[in-house]
Amino acid sequence: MDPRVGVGVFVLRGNKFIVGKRLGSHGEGTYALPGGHLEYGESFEECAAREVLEETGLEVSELRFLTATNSVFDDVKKHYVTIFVACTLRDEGAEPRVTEPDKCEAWEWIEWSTMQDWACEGSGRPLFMPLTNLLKQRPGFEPAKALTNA
Ligand code: 8DG
Ligand code: MG
Ligand code: MG
Repeated sequence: MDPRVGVGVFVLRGNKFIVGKRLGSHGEGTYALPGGHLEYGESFEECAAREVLEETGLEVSELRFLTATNSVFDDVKKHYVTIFVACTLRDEGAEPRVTEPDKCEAWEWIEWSTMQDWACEGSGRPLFMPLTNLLKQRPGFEPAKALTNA
């Protein structure tokens, strides 16, 4: 399959962001950001806002491009360039809902240091490959800092 573009979204509240366990698709059982495929004509930010709304019910603002990674899922012959976007909540007190229960088990708020712990072998919280690659391909990256510094 030709490479496709995926958008992964850091929905930030302070130092925390939203992750959930994937269900029913490649990377099942791994932890991923809300996100999905870039559709024809969309900007990265439009795609990020749409996917977050579809998957969590949350409205977001202050969307900003962060970085990109390259991920080849050799086992299923899929190849994604992932665009990572950061954003904040339009309503600070809003909580994510599992609006697509066939695709995500639950949403939770974690910090970047927690995600780094999860990336370690035997953590019991395997990460979706684009996130593993983000940690490998962009050492020193931290989503909350990327938002304030850029
Ligand atoms: P869509 O049809 O709604 O666009 O997709 P989806 O149903 O939301 O599927 P998905 O698997 O969540 O997202 C589509 C692809 O986007 C996924 O198979 C691989 C790619 N993708 C990345 N990085 C990320 C990420 O961090 N999170 C999510 N959810 N998808 C990502 O390349
Ligand atoms: Mg989606
Ligand atoms: Mg998705």
